[in-house]
Amino acid sequence: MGFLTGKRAVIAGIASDRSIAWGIAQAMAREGAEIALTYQSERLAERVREMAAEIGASICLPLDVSSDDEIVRMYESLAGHWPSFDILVHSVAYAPRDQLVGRYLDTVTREGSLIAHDISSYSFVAMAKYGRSLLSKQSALLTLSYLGAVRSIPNYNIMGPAKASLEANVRFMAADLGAAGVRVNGISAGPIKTLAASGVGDFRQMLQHFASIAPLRRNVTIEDVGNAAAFLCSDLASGITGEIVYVDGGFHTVGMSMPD
Ligand code: 0WE
Repeated sequence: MGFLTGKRAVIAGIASDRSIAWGIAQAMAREGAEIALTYQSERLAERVREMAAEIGASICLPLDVSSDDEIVRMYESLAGHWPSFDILVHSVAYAPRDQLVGRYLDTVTREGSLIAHDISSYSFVAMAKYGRSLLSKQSALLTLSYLGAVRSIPNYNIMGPAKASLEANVRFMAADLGAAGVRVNGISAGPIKTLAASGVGDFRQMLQHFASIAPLRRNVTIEDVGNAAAFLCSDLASGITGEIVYVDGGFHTVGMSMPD
């Protein structure tokens, strides 16, 4: 029997079969969870519905996290299927493309900063805010972060401060919801070639550099992240909240490395 048997999970952030959210959905389904998937736009509806079928997920709902209305409507629809749920996964980030190339002060704008923080950080808070009345007594919220939250990374630019804000939100939400039995954590994943990463200049070079430095000497996969996510959202992690867990092959622990 899987360690998520009896749990109901809502997962936001699938855009393709390379999405981290898809790795998480597969791992959670494998461990016995019932899954509901959300999709950002009609453009993605059919693809996400097919992927849902593949893991036996019967619920597929539209959700653009930039709209409070859409978040509220998503939970209203969800409540028609499930009286409560146990797991919320937020695997969503966005900054306008022009924010992610070039020197930080040359490219950052007020509008770009607002959008990056709204979609990549506040939307996690909004999903918790409007979903909390449906959360069960032993539930878990999870979001995805990146090392740029705590270290400067070339070209990551305003996404760094947005991820820093997201990680602070993990701690504030954990403090607020802990008494209700709700745990809130983040996974800081190493770089993975997803749709969101395609078009990021020199991404292949970044992956090679990462694998040469990380103690595990390889890149991480959506399976690596999915398994850690399933654990963190299960009762096996009942004592863990407000935490950022690095699923990065140890990359962030290295202070100096020598060529092999
Ligand atoms: O958080 C991310 C990427 C998030 C992201 C990606 C895009 C591409 C398409 C946010 N907004 C957009 N907007 C778009 O128009 N990662 C951790 C992956 C990533 O992105 C980078 C990285 C890494 C790693 C950008 C620059 C440098 C490194």
